[in-house]
Amino acid sequence: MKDKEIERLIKLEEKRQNGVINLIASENYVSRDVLMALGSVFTNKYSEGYPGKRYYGGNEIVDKVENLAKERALKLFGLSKNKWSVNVQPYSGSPANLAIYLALVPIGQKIMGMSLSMGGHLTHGHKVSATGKLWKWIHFGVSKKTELLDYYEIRRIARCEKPKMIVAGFTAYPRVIDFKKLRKICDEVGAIFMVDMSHFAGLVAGGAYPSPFPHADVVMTTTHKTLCGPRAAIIFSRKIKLHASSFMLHDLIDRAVFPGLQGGPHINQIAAIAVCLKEAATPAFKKYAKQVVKNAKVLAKELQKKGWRIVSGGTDSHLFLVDTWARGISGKTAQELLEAEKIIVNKNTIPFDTRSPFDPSGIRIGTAAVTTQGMKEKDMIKIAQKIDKILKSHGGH
Ligand code: DSN
Repeated sequence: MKDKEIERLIKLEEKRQNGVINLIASENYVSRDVLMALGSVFTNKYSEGYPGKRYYGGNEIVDKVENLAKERALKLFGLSKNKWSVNVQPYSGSPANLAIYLALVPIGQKIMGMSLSMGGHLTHGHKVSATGKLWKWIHFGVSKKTELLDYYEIRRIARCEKPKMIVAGFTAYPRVIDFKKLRKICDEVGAIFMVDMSHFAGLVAGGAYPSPFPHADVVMTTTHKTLCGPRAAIIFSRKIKLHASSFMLHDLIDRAVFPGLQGGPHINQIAAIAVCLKEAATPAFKKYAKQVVKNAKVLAKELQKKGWRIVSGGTDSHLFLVDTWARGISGKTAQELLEAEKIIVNKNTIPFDTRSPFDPSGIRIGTAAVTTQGMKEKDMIKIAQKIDKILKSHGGH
């Protein structure tokens, strides 16, 4: 590179990434091919609109890229193009969620979702997010006793509030979601069922986590977590009409993404999405997804054996929460102690946390990135020993 300052920083970051044990549940390492597509000449091109309907000339190759990404997205999740549509233009998960709400729920009306403090996401209606300011959110959480989703309570709230949409999905809920039960609740109250599978999309693709597609109307996913692709998002929607209106869900979503919310799509990003979707369709990726979950289960179990309380008692996915405060170490302190020893995690609230989100009671641990590096169960046992030693030697009793 001619820009030596940035070149130096890229090399330093590469070295940092290679020199740590990365247990951030939402991160991963992409292939050279994904990086090449991201750094390709597609970054030079403007292509507002959709394939065949662009506002600029010179898009004949761009159209092929976007169509290929769409085809691969439907194929990866076994969806027929007669029943499902897909939009690959969202810049990332937050604008994708915003576009879905803008498309399908009139501003000011009710949406139900999991609260951030219980494991949801900022864009599931947190008050500091635009989503929380524009719609009236009814939040649900987990049962205090089991720390699992309480479907009886969700149904009770839904019947009472009659939301226009129910959003399922998490950033810090370790267990499987019963999509069938939530679908039933949506049908009972006339709500659209949307799933934000950003965290577990790669596991669904690899057959290591239940698929939301048989039950949901709309499914959003980012592509950079367990799916192992570029920072971006895609939205799947059923080709059905919105309630009694004559509008099709997918048309409303396409219009909300562009021109409603975004300008020109990032075609280099879409090319990289296409690459990761092809990689995720291989038998090697299936093996990977299963290993991610196996690793998370082993790591959680080993920490549990050493006396650390794991929220809900374990995990069915790529992530879990450790209640470090139960042994006198706050989440922030635990994160810092581990980082000093090159183990990267993030502090996280645990359900019914009594501490502040800036220094909560727990940490979140995920195994997608270390599994991409080839780690297996035996490595998880070693990591658990290391975490235990670091935290105990700094006062964890
Ligand atoms: N920030 C991501 C996570 O860590 O889960 C979600 O957007």
